[in-house]
Amino acid sequence: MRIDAFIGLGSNLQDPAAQLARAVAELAALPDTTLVAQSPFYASKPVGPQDQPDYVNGAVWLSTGLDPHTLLNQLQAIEQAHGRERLRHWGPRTLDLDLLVFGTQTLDDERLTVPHRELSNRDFALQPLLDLKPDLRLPDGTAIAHLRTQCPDNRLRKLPPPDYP
Ligand code: A4P
Ligand code: MG
Repeated sequence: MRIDAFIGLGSNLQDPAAQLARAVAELAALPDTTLVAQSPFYASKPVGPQDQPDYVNGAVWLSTGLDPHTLLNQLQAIEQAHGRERLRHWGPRTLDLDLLVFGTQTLDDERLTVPHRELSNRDFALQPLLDLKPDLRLPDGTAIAHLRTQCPDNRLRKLPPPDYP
Protein backbone atom coordinates (compact mmCIF):
# COMPACT_ATOMS: atom_id res chain seq x y z
CA MET A 1 0.00 0.00 0.00
CA ARG A 2 1.25 3.47 -0.83
CA ILE A 3 1.18 6.30 1.70
CA ASP A 4 1.30 10.07 1.14
CA ALA A 5 4.45 11.27 2.92
CA PHE A 6 5.41 14.94 3.28
CA ILE A 7 9.10 15.77 3.71
CA GLY A 8 10.43 19.15 4.83
CA LEU A 9 13.74 20.27 3.35
CA GLY A 10 16.07 22.88 4.83
CA SER A 11 19.59 24.14 4.20
CA ASN A 12 21.66 27.16 5.15
CA LEU A 13 25.13 26.20 3.92
CA GLN A 14 26.89 25.75 0.56
CA ASP A 15 24.33 27.11 -1.91
CA PRO A 16 21.14 26.13 -0.05
CA ALA A 17 18.76 26.34 -3.04
CA ALA A 18 21.02 24.02 -5.05
CA GLN A 19 21.22 21.59 -2.10
CA LEU A 20 17.41 21.49 -2.03
CA ALA A 21 17.04 21.07 -5.78
CA ARG A 22 19.45 18.13 -5.71
CA ALA A 23 17.68 16.61 -2.71
CA VAL A 24 14.31 16.78 -4.50
CA ALA A 25 15.77 14.73 -7.39
CA GLU A 26 17.24 12.23 -4.90
CA LEU A 27 13.92 11.89 -3.06
CA ALA A 28 12.14 11.32 -6.39
CA ALA A 29 14.57 8.46 -7.09
CA LEU A 30 13.97 6.57 -3.81
CA PRO A 31 12.90 2.94 -4.20
CA ASP A 32 9.17 2.18 -4.27
CA THR A 33 8.47 5.92 -4.19
CA THR A 34 7.19 8.57 -6.58
CA LEU A 35 7.34 12.35 -6.34
CA VAL A 36 3.79 13.74 -6.45
CA ALA A 37 4.71 17.43 -6.19
CA GLN A 38 7.36 19.82 -4.94
CA SER A 39 6.71 23.15 -3.25
CA PRO A 40 8.29 26.49 -4.05
CA PHE A 41 11.39 27.28 -1.99
CA TYR A 42 11.37 30.01 0.67
CA ALA A 43 14.12 32.03 2.32
CA SER A 44 13.60 32.30 6.08
CA LYS A 45 15.29 33.68 9.19
CA PRO A 46 16.88 31.00 11.38
CA VAL A 47 14.80 29.61 14.22
CA GLY A 48 17.04 28.83 17.18
CA PRO A 49 20.63 30.17 17.25
CA GLN A 50 20.75 33.47 15.35
CA ASP A 51 24.49 33.39 14.58
CA GLN A 52 23.96 31.34 11.43
CA PRO A 53 22.95 32.18 7.83
CA ASP A 54 19.34 32.42 6.65
CA TYR A 55 17.73 29.18 5.53
CA VAL A 56 16.12 27.99 2.34
CA ASN A 57 13.15 25.71 3.03
CA GLY A 58 10.68 23.71 0.99
CA ALA A 59 8.72 20.47 1.03
CA VAL A 60 7.87 17.54 -1.20
CA TRP A 61 4.88 15.25 -1.40
CA LEU A 62 5.90 11.61 -1.94
CA SER A 63 3.77 8.56 -2.52
CA THR A 64 5.71 5.69 -0.98
CA GLY A 65 5.54 2.00 -0.21
CA LEU A 66 8.41 2.36 2.31
CA ASP A 67 7.64 2.09 6.01
CA PRO A 68 8.42 5.23 8.05
CA HIS A 69 11.67 3.96 9.60
CA THR A 70 13.01 2.78 6.23
CA LEU A 71 12.08 6.17 4.81
CA LEU A 72 13.94 7.90 7.69
CA ASN A 73 17.02 5.76 6.94
CA GLN A 74 16.83 6.92 3.32
CA LEU A 75 16.45 10.58 4.37
CA GLN A 76 19.49 10.31 6.64
CA ALA A 77 21.53 8.66 3.86
CA ILE A 78 20.70 11.60 1.57
CA GLU A 79 21.67 14.07 4.33
CA GLN A 80 25.00 12.25 4.72
CA ALA A 81 25.61 12.34 0.96
CA HIS A 82 25.21 16.14 1.19
CA GLY A 83 28.04 16.28 3.73
CA ARG A 84 25.75 16.85 6.70
CA GLU A 85 27.65 17.18 9.96
CA ARG A 86 25.72 17.11 13.23
CA LEU A 87 27.60 19.73 15.22
CA ARG A 88 24.99 21.67 17.14
CA HIS A 89 21.29 21.22 17.83
CA TRP A 90 19.35 23.57 15.52
CA GLY A 91 22.75 24.69 14.14
CA PRO A 92 23.72 25.30 10.50
CA ARG A 93 23.43 22.40 8.06
CA THR A 94 23.97 21.58 4.38
CA LEU A 95 20.74 19.59 4.34
CA ASP A 96 18.02 18.68 6.82
CA LEU A 97 15.24 16.33 5.77
CA ASP A 98 12.37 15.98 8.22
CA LEU A 99 9.47 13.57 7.93
CA LEU A 100 6.63 16.02 8.61
CA VAL A 101 3.53 13.93 7.94
CA PHE A 102 3.15 10.22 7.08
CA GLY A 103 -0.40 9.55 5.93
CA THR A 104 -2.68 9.37 8.94
CA GLN A 105 -0.07 7.66 11.11
CA THR A 106 1.12 8.91 14.47
CA LEU A 107 4.53 7.68 15.66
CA ASP A 108 6.55 8.40 18.76
CA ASP A 109 9.61 6.28 19.44
CA GLU A 110 13.31 6.92 20.05
CA ARG A 111 13.99 7.60 16.33
CA LEU A 112 10.79 9.13 15.01
CA THR A 113 8.10 11.52 16.10
CA VAL A 114 5.46 12.00 13.39
CA PRO A 115 3.89 14.43 12.76
CA HIS A 116 7.16 16.33 13.34
CA ARG A 117 7.18 17.76 16.86
CA GLU A 118 7.99 21.35 15.81
CA LEU A 119 5.69 21.49 12.78
CA SER A 120 3.01 23.71 14.29
CA ASN A 121 5.61 26.36 15.31
CA ARG A 122 7.26 26.65 11.90
CA ASP A 123 5.85 28.67 9.05
CA PHE A 124 8.77 27.52 6.88
CA ALA A 125 7.38 23.97 7.12
CA LEU A 126 3.65 24.76 7.17
CA GLN A 127 3.60 27.11 4.17
CA PRO A 128 5.22 24.63 1.73
CA LEU A 129 2.78 21.95 2.94
CA LEU A 130 -0.10 24.32 2.18
CA ASP A 131 1.32 24.98 -1.28
CA LEU A 132 1.41 21.23 -1.89
CA LYS A 133 -2.02 20.37 -0.48
CA PRO A 134 -4.19 23.22 0.83
CA ASP A 135 -6.62 20.82 2.58
CA LEU A 136 -3.93 18.73 4.31
CA ARG A 137 -4.77 17.71 7.88
CA LEU A 138 -2.83 16.12 10.74
CA PRO A 139 -3.97 12.67 11.92
CA ASP A 140 -5.95 14.35 14.73
CA GLY A 141 -7.93 16.34 12.15
CA THR A 142 -6.20 19.71 12.68
CA ALA A 143 -6.00 21.60 9.38
CA ILE A 144 -2.51 22.72 8.33
CA ALA A 145 -4.19 25.94 7.12
CA HIS A 146 -5.38 26.59 10.68
CA LEU A 147 -1.91 25.97 12.17
CA ARG A 148 -0.44 28.39 9.62
CA THR A 149 -2.63 31.24 10.93
CA GLN A 150 -1.48 30.57 14.52
CA CYS A 151 2.25 30.12 14.09
CA PRO A 152 5.03 32.69 14.65
CA ASP A 153 5.91 34.80 11.62
CA ASN A 154 9.39 33.98 10.40
CA ARG A 155 9.52 36.44 7.46
CA LEU A 156 9.24 33.90 4.64
CA ARG A 157 10.26 35.09 1.19
CA LYS A 158 9.25 32.99 -1.80
CA LEU A 159 12.22 32.42 -4.12
CA PRO A 160 11.97 32.38 -7.90
CA PRO A 161 12.03 28.86 -9.38
CA PRO A 162 15.64 27.60 -9.67
CA ASP A 163 17.30 27.52 -13.07
CA TYR A 164 17.55 23.91 -14.15
CA PRO A 165 20.59 22.99 -16.21
N1 A4P B 1 13.66 12.44 14.43
C1 A4P B 1 12.56 12.31 15.19
N2 A4P B 1 11.45 12.56 14.49
C2 A4P B 1 11.87 12.88 13.23
C3 A4P B 1 11.16 13.24 12.05
N3 A4P B 1 9.83 13.33 12.03
N4 A4P B 1 11.90 13.49 10.93
C4 A4P B 1 15.02 12.22 14.93
C5 A4P B 1 13.27 13.42 10.95
N5 A4P B 1 13.99 13.07 12.05
C6 A4P B 1 13.28 12.80 13.18
O1 A4P B 1 17.64 15.15 14.02
C7 A4P B 1 17.79 14.48 15.26
C8 A4P B 1 17.00 13.19 15.28
O2 A4P B 1 15.63 13.47 15.15
C9 A4P B 1 17.26 12.21 14.15
O3 A4P B 1 18.33 11.37 14.42
C10 A4P B 1 15.95 11.43 14.04
O4 A4P B 1 16.07 10.11 14.55
P1 A4P B 1 18.90 15.84 13.36
O5 A4P B 1 18.47 16.40 12.05
O6 A4P B 1 20.00 14.87 13.35
O7 A4P B 1 19.35 16.91 14.45
P2 A4P B 1 18.96 18.34 14.96
O8 A4P B 1 19.40 19.39 14.06
O9 A4P B 1 19.53 18.43 16.33
O10 A4P B 1 17.44 18.36 15.15
P3 A4P B 1 16.30 18.56 14.14
O11 A4P B 1 15.09 18.07 14.87
O12 A4P B 1 16.54 18.03 12.77
O13 A4P B 1 16.27 20.06 13.99
P4 A4P B 1 15.11 20.75 13.31
O14 A4P B 1 13.97 20.68 14.24
O15 A4P B 1 14.90 20.26 11.94
O16 A4P B 1 15.64 22.20 13.29
N6 A4P B 1 15.34 27.73 10.90
C11 A4P B 1 14.81 27.91 9.66
N7 A4P B 1 14.38 29.12 9.26
N8 A4P B 1 14.67 26.85 8.80
C12 A4P B 1 15.06 25.57 9.17
O17 A4P B 1 14.94 24.63 8.37
N9 A4P B 1 16.00 24.15 10.90
C13 A4P B 1 16.49 23.98 12.12
C14 A4P B 1 16.76 22.61 12.54
C15 A4P B 1 16.67 25.10 13.04
N10 A4P B 1 16.24 26.37 12.53
C16 A4P B 1 15.73 26.50 11.30
C17 A4P B 1 15.61 25.38 10.47
MG1 MG C 1 16.25 16.85 11.11
